[in-house]
Amino acid sequence: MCAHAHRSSRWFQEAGHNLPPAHGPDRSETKTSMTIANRIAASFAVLLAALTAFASPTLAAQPTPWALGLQEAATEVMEHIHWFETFTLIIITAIVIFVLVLMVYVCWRFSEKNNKTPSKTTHHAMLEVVWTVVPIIILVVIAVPSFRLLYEEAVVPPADMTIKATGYQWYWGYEYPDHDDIDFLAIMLQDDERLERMEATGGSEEDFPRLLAVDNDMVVPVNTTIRLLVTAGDVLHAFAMPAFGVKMDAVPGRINETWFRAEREGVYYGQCSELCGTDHAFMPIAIRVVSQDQFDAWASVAADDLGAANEMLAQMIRDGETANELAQN
Ligand SMILES: [Cu+2]
Repeated sequence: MCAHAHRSSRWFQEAGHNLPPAHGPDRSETKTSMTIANRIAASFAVLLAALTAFASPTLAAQPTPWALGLQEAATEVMEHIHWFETFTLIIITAIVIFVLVLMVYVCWRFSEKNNKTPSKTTHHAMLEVVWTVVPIIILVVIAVPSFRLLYEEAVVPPADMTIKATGYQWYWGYEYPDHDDIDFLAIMLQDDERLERMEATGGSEEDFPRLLAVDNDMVVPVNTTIRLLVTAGDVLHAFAMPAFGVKMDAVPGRINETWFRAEREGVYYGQCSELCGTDHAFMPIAIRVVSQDQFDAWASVAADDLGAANEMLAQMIRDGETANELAQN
């Protein structure tokens, strides 16, 4: 695991090289008058930039060293989860500050020194109504968007296609019943395999992240509603894709249903989220979101020759990126 820690810190540093200047182009002029507040703000900007520097198009979302908060959303559901997280964070922060201030005030105001003759009051009807009703109102205010979000996650809208994901000790299997029964396994790449692929494709470490990259990505078209059936072949697993707001138990002998509609192309990484044995940490989930044309081309070949389909897809993505770069220049 030492090797991993070392590599992680290298990623972090490499990402740091791409940081935008924290203060914009006129950094040198303002340097002398930089106040402490500016310095603190600058530190936060650098930290924030370091944390978000991984969000390049080829690397849409994945766990990163030192990350805080939730991954960037790639679906509407995840955007709503982000909103709900911020919303509840504001409420809980206000409550914590209120209680803290109240406690400090009470400790000071009603100490023996400041309050020599304590009041004998034991009931105060108005106060008791308020401290019962206000928490009820707060809970209702939280419950309404919470249930709306749960409903949005749980009820699968009319789907454009179906994919079945099966958890095994310790890899995932994917089936595409609507597309000639494409059926393959996705197994985590070992370090030597990652090196081989980097050499073969001219890709970087970012293209094959350690403990996340797999041999065969799940491929889905962008802006397509996908019904995901989740089950397991041996023990309990869980299919989790943070950027999509998806987490579903994979239970042997039972099929669970969830859905997602990815709105941005790229590769997204998740992990098994139910402790399932020795290699629980080594059965990542990689979903490659591509354009409809790219998906159609991949799907037409994948049932017969998955390797060829994946190579063709990788080439199409590289060609697309080159075309984009040319268009920008
Ligand atoms: Cu598992």
